This record gives sequence, C-alpha cells and structure tokens, in this order.
Amino acid sequence: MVDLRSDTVTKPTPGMLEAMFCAKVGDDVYGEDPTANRLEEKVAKLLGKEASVFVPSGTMANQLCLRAHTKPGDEVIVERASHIFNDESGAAAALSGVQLHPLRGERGILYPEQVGRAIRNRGDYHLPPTRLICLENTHNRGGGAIYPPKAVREISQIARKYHLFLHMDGARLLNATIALRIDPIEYSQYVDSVILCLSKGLGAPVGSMVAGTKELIERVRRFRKMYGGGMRQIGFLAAAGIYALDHHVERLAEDHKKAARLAEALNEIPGIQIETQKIETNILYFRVKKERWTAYRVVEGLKKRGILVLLMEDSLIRAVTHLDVSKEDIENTISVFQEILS
Ligand code: TLP
Repeated sequence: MVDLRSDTVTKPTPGMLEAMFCAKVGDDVYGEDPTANRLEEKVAKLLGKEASVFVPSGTMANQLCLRAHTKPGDEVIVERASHIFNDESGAAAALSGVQLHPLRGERGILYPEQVGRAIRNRGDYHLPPTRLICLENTHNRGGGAIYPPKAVREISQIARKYHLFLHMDGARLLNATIALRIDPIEYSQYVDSVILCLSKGLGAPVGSMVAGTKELIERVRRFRKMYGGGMRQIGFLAAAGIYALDHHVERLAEDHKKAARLAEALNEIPGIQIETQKIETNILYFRVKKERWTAYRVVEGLKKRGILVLLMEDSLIRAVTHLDVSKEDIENTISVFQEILS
C-alpha cells in the first residue's frame, strides 16, 4: 500500500525503535522521566523558549494552549479552514468555553490588517473580549502553505498593541522552516505559545510539544493533568521524538520534492484539477473533473490498486507525502492515476 492519506501514518524506523527500546524512563508525572526531560529541554532550545512539555497529541497541545491563555467567554481569532476550527471536535467551546472568530485567509494565511480589523472594541460590553490569535503553520487545509515570517511578525505587533496572546499551531512547523531554510526561532520568537507534532512528517509514533515561557508551560502541565494527559514512563515515546528531531528534520525537504513531483504529474492528467496552486511543502489537494467520475469513485479505484488518499468534504481529495512514501511509490502512484483516468 502507498498511504498518502496523511503524514500521521508513518511507522517507526528500525533506528527509532532501537532508540525507544533503549530509553531510560521514570515517572513523568513526578518529573522523573530523564528522556522526557531531555526531549523537553531540546525542544525548548530548538524553539528559543524557556520551557516545553510533551503531550499526547497535536489536538491536546492546541487545546491546552487555548485553555491556558483564555477565560470562558473570551474570543479567539482563528482562520476559517484551521485545524482548531474544523478538526478538534468542538473542543475550544467544550473545554475552554471560548468563542472562535473565524477569518477567511488566503490558503489559510491571515494578513495583519485583517487580524487588526477583527479585534473587538473592549469599551463595548456587548462584544466578547478578543484574547488570543491562532495561526497555523504550515496550513493543512491551505495545502501546506507556509506563513511568511513577516506576516507573523506584524501580527505579533498587533497582538502586543492590544495585549492579546499569539499562538502558533506549528503541527508542521519544521516543514515550513526546512522549506524556507530558516531557524524555527524566526517564527517562535513572535508567539507566546507554539506547538509542534513529532508524529507527523517527523515520523514518531506519538506525541506533540508545547513551548513557551516557564509560567505558561506550568499552566499547560496543570491542564494536561486535568485533561488526563499526565503520562508515566513516557521516555519510550520521548526517545522516538529525540530520534526524530536528530534524524528526520532535514529529510522533510525530500517529502516536499515528492509532493511537487506528484502535483506536477497530476496536473498533466486530464480530469484532475490541482487545487493547491503552489506546492510549498508536503500537502496537496485536487478535484476530479471528469464526466461520470466522482471523487469517491477515484478514491475507491486507487484503493483497489494499493493507493490510499483522503476524501474530504466537498469532494476534495488530499494527498500527503512522508517518510514512508518513496520516490518509486510516487512514480507508481502517477502511473495508477494515468491508468484509471485514461
Ligand atoms: N491533522 C490530521 C487530521 O486531524 C486532519 C491530518 O491528518 O492532517 N494541527 C494541524 C495543523 C494538524 O494538521 C493536525 C492533525 C493537528 C493539529 C492535530 O494533531 P493530532 O492528530 O496529533 O491531534
């Protein structure tokens, strides 16, 4: 099977499994897991933040930040197609009691003027107080779009001016920094909290990191416990994260090349319309525009021939490249597409 549904599907490599097997562990709820502590120090340093904490998932990482930054009744500015708005099962309302204020970005990217205009006037108590702005980098439903660091800097200036917090859902932050060849600090310096996922393109089986000030991370730890995310001998998982950061960051560039190659070839096939105008990282979206062919039929046809892609709402199809998809798999995928749509 060539599984292009998501970069979350990667399985640990033999080297990663070896690192997990050899991990020194302790009880992390008591702060005694040496490997988890090492990972947390490593990620804090990578992102130029005072502290970081390991959490089970990207969703929990985002939600802990929302909870730590806000009070019930606050408003949070998000992008209309963001993961926090669409893919976290309504958690912001259920767990933090906040109202999300979605703005429509360009490929998921919000522009500073637009954010500035959306901030509520605090003098009027009809209005919910804006407390937090969330940016997603890279933007998943935006087709792996990269936030321009300049836009993040300008949005951070607006946030500071209005005393708002700024959060970055950097589930795929390192895809952005590898593509731009910049230090992750070029983003993290502007935000109060940043998350990154170890379990996507980096190839670890589980885990995400939240980074910020010591004070914020203490609050996040408390809420992590409250949400049932306080785990025990997590060094086995943290070891996979350390291995991923040591071995799988630079190689993200290969995933970007594979996505670009796939998009270029799909673009040549009559009946396929690539939605992602510009392939910047490892995610692409496309539609099927061929008589008698539905997106469902294409997805099922591919599946029968060993290719998995994701059927989204509105007949959009997503393909994501990652560690477990080789160049040959991409060429094979292209041939299968040509065959079934010819
Ligand atoms: N995204 C998953 C699905 O939930 C859609 C995927 O397959 O792409 N932020 C962003 C930008 C994400 O894309 C995801 C996962 C998360 C957060 C949440 O991560 P997990 O799945 O670890 O909760």
